[in-house]
Amino acid sequence: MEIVHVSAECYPVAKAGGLGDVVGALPRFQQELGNITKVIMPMYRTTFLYKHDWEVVHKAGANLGFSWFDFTIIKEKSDLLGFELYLVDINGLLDREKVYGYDDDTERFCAFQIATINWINAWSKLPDVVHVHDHHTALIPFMMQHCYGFERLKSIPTVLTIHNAQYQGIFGWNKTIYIPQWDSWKRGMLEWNGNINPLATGIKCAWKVTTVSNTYLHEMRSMSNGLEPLFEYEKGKSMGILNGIDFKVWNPETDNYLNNHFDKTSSEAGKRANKNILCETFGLDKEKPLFVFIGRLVGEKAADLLPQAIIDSFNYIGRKMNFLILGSGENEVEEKLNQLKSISQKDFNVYIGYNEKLSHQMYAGADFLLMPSRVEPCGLNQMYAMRYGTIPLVRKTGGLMDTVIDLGEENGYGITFNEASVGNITHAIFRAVKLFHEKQSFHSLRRKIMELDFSWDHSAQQYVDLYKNL
Ligand code: NHF
Repeated sequence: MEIVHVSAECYPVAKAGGLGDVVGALPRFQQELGNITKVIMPMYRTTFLYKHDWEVVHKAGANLGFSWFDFTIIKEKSDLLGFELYLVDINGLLDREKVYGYDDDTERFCAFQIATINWINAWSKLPDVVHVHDHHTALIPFMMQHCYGFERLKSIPTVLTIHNAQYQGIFGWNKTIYIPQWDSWKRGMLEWNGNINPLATGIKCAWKVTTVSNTYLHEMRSMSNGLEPLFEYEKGKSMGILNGIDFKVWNPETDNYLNNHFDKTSSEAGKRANKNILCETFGLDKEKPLFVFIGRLVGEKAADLLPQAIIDSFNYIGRKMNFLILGSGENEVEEKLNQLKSISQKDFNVYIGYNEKLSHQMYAGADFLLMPSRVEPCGLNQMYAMRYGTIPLVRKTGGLMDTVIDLGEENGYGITFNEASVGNITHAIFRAVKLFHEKQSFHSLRRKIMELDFSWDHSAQQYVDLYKNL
């Protein structure tokens, strides 16, 4: 089967979040299952671009509204990612350093989608399925169905995977000319609450819609930033498929970022050695349990609750634990966390920024991972943490609910709580500190979570089965 993924991100080419991780891994696993898998993404100006060899495979032009743009498709020569990687180069629009966050993002991603399907339309043999991800590519199913220029693509099945429904790419009807000549009877497919809403359009037009966990799909019917009735209406063609993690990248036995490798039999000594380095680097106390938070410091992740939860833990539980935070995001949260450094008694530190290497070292050296997210479509960090023997403390939402079972339940292995509140987080920390001192259960729990199978094998097959049904 020939599968085409279209995405704004793909690790290690360009990544802003979990979407990049997924599109960097899933296609490789599908290729390993015997399919021809292609990823098409914008050509940003990232270091990956300059470090690898490329060949030009297609050159053409198209209209974006009344203006004409030229585009070039280049292919990475050696398929080093384990699938065919194609970049769409559009000068003046996609040639930027960052993936998102520009005033003309609507124009950029419309042009990217137009160029992509123009190119696919020129293939002599069409693919078996076109799989798009999030709102940046969600107009493609509409274009394939209802734009006059792409009649030939009408019968190719399309799948939309929603990694995060909070972002929908909404724009006004004044920009409708950006969509190549379309059947005006189909206006309702573009419209949602008076605007053009690419994510809603994708949900309506894709043959199948998937979310990255089952629970997230259910949550979307009551809480999806305005799309609730649409998720309810389209539930018949929607399903949740849990993300996996890439065991080649996330392996404590071989991880290049680690100074001390370990497996489940050597986890006690291995984690201790990694923790020692972390504690020395960040001025923390090696003997106390180490809690880490890794991720964007934004409301979605409930990062705003962390400063008070840390203060309350110190006040009510005592100075019995360390905290180390890695991430960047809202100024106010960053400032509050920075201020907390002044009350540290060798038990708190924060690194503001993005640091892939440090994140690996933190998964390896920490005892517990905090994930109090308000919204978590799947969540990858809790799976990375468990692979590295770090026990997750998570709010019961989205994919966190599908991947972490509370210790109090049968076969449980993590700590869960219901509300994203300071009180709930502090209580979870209290439970974790207690667990840390029950040495035997703590170490056997570590070994247990390291054995859990969150690999891509199962999920990659589920997608392939889904395509086959289409
Ligand atoms: O895992 C990849 C990721 C999810 O929960 C994560 C999120 C964004 O918020 O599917 O996308």
